[in-house]
Amino acid sequence: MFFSNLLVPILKNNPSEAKIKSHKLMLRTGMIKQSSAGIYSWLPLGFKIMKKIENIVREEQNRINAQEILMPTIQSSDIWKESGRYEDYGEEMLRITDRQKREMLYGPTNEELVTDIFRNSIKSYKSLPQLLYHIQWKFRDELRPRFGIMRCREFYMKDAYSFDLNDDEGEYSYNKFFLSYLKLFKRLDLKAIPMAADTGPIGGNLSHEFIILAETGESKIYTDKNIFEVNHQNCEINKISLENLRKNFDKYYAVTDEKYNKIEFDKLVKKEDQLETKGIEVGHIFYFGDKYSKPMNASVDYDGKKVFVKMGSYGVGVSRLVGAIIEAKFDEKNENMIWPINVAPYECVIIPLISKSDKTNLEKSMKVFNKLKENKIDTIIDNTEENFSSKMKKFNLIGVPYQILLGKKTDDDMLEFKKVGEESVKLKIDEIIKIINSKKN
Ligand code: 5CA
Repeated sequence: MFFSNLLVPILKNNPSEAKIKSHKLMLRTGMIKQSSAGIYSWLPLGFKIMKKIENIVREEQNRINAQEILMPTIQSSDIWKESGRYEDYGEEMLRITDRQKREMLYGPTNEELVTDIFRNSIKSYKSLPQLLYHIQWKFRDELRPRFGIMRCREFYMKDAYSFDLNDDEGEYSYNKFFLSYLKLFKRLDLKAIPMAADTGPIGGNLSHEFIILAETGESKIYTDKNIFEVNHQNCEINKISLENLRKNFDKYYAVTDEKYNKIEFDKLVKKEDQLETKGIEVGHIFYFGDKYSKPMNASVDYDGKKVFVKMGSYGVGVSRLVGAIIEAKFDEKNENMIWPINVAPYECVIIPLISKSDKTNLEKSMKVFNKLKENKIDTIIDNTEENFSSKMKKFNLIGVPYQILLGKKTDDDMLEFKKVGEESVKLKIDEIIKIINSKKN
């Protein structure tokens, strides 16, 4: 509750080793600490943001009736040999040998493990579809980890997997995740565009990357600007409505680098509608039919026949999203991070003016704090003896969206209340509570 008790090692200046703003700011505000190349500890402020993002991801997965499970980080190589990916995956896979000389690995993704769970648990087509997800650390031994937690070796991912009887049902599951991702990124106040993408080592022939526009992004994208107008608001979770939504997006040219073809781009998109820019991939979905179920023998019984299930997988970079939100929303002019309120490290900060001899404002802070807490507002008190303006600057930088300032002339009834980036106003505590709680979604 008190800032002085938090482990937030703030630096005075931007660290020189960081190249992009999210990396600089996360180091500067003590959100993360590198432990070795591409591997980070998450300190309280960064961890809190990531956990809030994780919870929103979870809520949106539960909304489409995906079931949460938790698979381990360390996997046996046996299942990867069955699928044929053990050799194919190459040097990005961190391979480990245990004391019994068994070949193990730190999972870069979980198609094999979840297929193994499925084949041992589900026998009848009547149990389909199965939508399973987990939120777990992954490890990819990237050649050049960079940009802090944006491209690191150990990262936190939500990965989901769908199992269906046939391609038609499989695409229905795919489309559920498609909509669910649009809703998720909207809740994070991000405009994420689904773009046709390559499938790489995951496989299959249907895939979309969800990209948010940012100059510092690593993905080059080519798109028809009109895709920004497609709306998912009225889409319902039924086959027809979801198919129409997909069609509405797919009719616009929107691809990543690997799929780009200049002749096609010029033919399909008017010059004035063409947009060539960069973006950050925050999610990626795949449909690959029986690529894993066939070699791993994951089937159901349908009318006395054995049918290999059709699968898709659906990833969200939970830890990457922390950096992506900073990149997309940072206020350059005022040097403020801007968090949507539902993932801000705190929703409100109380900043009392205090000195060694006068602690009255600190006592008042406690009263205000308790009232906010009763009303479920996540609040912190900056009880340090720094001067008023440097406290405000610090919290502007961190991006706590609301501040209550208890200065020299604070009266008990009307509090000075400030939204970051706006002038302060005098309001009663009940009005403040109403405003803050009305912004949450
Ligand atoms: N199995 C599939 C879907 S679950 C899969 O692994 N897809 S992925 O490779 O595209 O990864 C999913 C998401 O994880 C990406 O969209 C990205 O947001 C995030 N991600 C991937 N690699 C990294 C990395 N090195 N650092 C941080 N985040 C990453």
